[in-house]
Amino acid sequence: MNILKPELFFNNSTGQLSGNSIGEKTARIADLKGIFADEAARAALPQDMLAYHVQYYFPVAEGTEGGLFFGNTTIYPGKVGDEYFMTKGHFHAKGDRGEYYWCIQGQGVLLYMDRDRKTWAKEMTPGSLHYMPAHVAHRTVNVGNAPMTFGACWPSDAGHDYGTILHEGFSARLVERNGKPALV
Ligand code: PAN
Ligand code: ZN
Repeated sequence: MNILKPELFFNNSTGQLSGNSIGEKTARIADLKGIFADEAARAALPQDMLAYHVQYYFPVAEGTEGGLFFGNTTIYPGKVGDEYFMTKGHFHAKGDRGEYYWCIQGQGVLLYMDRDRKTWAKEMTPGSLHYMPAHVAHRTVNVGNAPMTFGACWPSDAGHDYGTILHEGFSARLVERNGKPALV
């Protein structure tokens, strides 16, 4: 019997995935209309500027019950007005599905918001591990001067509800005040 070679690699220092069937997704400034408070500042930035990049591995079809998806996200450093670059953020479409994030490089903040719009924030720093409970929206923010990368693992039937956050937002934002991140 042969011991097979792994077909998939995860680089522990950069978080990058390699191998066949890795998917890629990018979010440019043009894709983030309605996400930041200062729409005029967003519209004034180069629209092809990369805000974040996702690599993912989907071993089963999206929506399959019982599987797990794996990915990484790199948020580039930058601001729209005084608001740091961040992900769109979402609830899971199947709201009772949780998720793990872990920080690989850079300095970030994880924003959580429950269904009552109560928002709280956790520092993300290399090695920090974060559990997203069910029914809690999550968004990540790069508050440093270098790319911030984190890993993620979530159920294959979780799905993403972006509409709620796009229309209602989080009840707090991360902005730079006197050179430091502040939750307002
Ligand atoms: C992550 C996110 C990823 C990008 O894989 O999808 O960080 O953020 P947005 O999806 O909010 O643009 C995850 O939470 N999956 O469930
Ligand atoms: Zn998620």
